[in-house]
Amino acid sequence: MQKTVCITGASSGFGKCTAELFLKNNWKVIALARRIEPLNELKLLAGSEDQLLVHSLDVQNEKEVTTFFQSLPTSFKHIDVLFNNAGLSRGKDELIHANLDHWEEMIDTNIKGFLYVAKAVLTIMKEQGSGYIINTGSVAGRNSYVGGNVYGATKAAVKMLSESMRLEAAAYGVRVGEIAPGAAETEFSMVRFDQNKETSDAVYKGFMPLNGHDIANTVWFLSNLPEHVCIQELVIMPTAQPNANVVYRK
Ligand code: NDP
Ligand code: 8X3
Repeated sequence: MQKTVCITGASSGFGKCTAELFLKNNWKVIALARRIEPLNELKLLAGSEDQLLVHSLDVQNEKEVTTFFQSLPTSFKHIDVLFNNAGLSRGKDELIHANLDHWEEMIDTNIKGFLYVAKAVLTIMKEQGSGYIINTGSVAGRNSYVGGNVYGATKAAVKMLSESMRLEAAAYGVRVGEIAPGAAETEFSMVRFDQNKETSDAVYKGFMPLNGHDIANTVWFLSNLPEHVCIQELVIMPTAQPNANVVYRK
């Protein structure tokens, strides 16, 4: 039977590459993000209307999230894999200089929004008695770095919530795993540094960072494991970045 993946943050970076890969491999895809235009571009890869459901969704809005998952069309009601990936970093200032709006946005998206989606989909997967939730954490949730403060804390929360969700979900036959990537060149740094291209480009200068395809391939691998296998955690780093604080640049 054709399987279904639900992807949050499908308008760019990891989520977009993952949506493209799964569509090319004939999975059904539920693609979610706030920006609808990039989601609509995915339609070019869908073989039929029944293969792709796109919807503009702000994960920070609990009501929107809950209503969306409660009213899925019949052909998308069964979800085999959730890639719970929408998230962002805002700023990289030391704590005493931080913009409090940035803190609110990261916490509301990376923790609260992440949880709203997880709760809604875990409810569906419990009914099914199967499914795999793949959460996007980060190396920043494992190694702290100067200016990483609140972003790192939100990703440490993803790590801990993934563990506790897994303890509960295993009782329903549902798997929960977390991927924790290092530096990857997506829109991430442009968002973090308020669309400053020079600062954003400098992050990836002189070494080969990860890219969206590296992560999409990992999600593909996880999604195709037999049901009795649950990979709980994967830390995925560029070879030149052995931890969050060390990058060997040429
Ligand atoms: P991108 O900025 O390219 O993608 C982020 C995605 O999240 C976009 O599709 C964006 O869509 C979506 N998003 C952000 N806020 C919301 C919201 N409120 N509601 C719905 N969707 C939202 O970055 P990445 O692909 O790199 O990031 C994906 C995840 O990976 C994030 O959780 C990030 O923290 C994490 N990560 C990134 C790393 C990196 O170095 N790039 C490394 C480790 C982890 P839209 O704006 O259209 O809503
Ligand atoms: C993104 C990786 O190291 O820029 O989560 O925080 S890092």
